[in-house]
Amino acid sequence: MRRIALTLTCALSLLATTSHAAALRAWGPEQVVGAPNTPGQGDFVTAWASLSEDGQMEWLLLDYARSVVPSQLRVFETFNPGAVIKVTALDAQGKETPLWEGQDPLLGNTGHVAELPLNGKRPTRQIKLYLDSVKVAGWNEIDAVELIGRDGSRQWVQQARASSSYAEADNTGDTSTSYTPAADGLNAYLGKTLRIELDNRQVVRGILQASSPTFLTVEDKPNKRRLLIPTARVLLIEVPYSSR
Ligand SMILES: [Ca+2]
Ligand SMILES: [Ca+2]
Repeated sequence: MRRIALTLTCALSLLATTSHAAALRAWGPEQVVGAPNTPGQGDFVTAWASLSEDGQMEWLLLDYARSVVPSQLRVFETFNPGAVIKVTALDAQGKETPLWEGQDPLLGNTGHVAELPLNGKRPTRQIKLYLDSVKVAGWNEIDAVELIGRDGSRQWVQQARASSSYAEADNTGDTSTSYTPAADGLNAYLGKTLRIELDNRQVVRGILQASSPTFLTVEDKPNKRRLLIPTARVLLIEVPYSSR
C-alpha cells in the first residue's frame, strides 16, 4: 500500500529542506540525524519511517558525538506517536543496558515530543530505541531524538541505523508503487522553471529536478536552495508556454 495524503496540524513553514537534505533518502534512518526539521505533524520525508506500517517490532540505533551519563531522551514523534516502549544504552563493547521501559507518554495523548527519564549510571554515546509498531497503527515516524546528559548537555543524533526503513522500498524499485497521472505528467517538465502554488497559498518558483508520487524536487537557484515539496500540498502548477 502506498502512502496517502498528509494531515497537517501546525502551520510551520513547509519548505524547511536544504540542499544537504536533498541528498538524504526519504524516510531513511538518516532523517533522525540533527535537529528537528519536519514542518509539523504528518507523513513527511524528513522523518524516519519503518518499511511496513504495522508489520513487526522496530528499533533505531542512535550515535551521538559525545559520551554522557544519560538523564533524559526527547523523542520527536511526528506521525502516529506512542509506539516507543524501551530505551537502552550500548557501551563500547556493544553490551546493552536498559535505561527506560514503559508506555510511551504520547500514547493516546496530543503533543509530539516524548520526554523519557533515563536512569543512566555510566557514560554512553550510543542509544537504542525500541518501538512496538504493531500496537500503534500506521507508520510511527520519528523526526529527531535529543539526548540530555546528567551534566545538562544536549545533543542531536550524529548517525543512525534502523531495523527497517521506508527508504528501502524506494530503492528496490517497488513495482507496487502506483504513480498518479499528475506526477507522471510532470516528467515532461524536468529542467523547466515552474510556478507552484501550495495549499497554504505560498508560491514557489524553481527548476524541476525530480518528480515522484510523494514529492517534487525543485531548485530555487537565486536563493541557493533545493526544496522537497510534498505533492499532497500542491494546489496548482503553472508551466510557461515556452517550455512545452
Ligand atoms: Ca505502526
Ligand atoms: Ca528529521
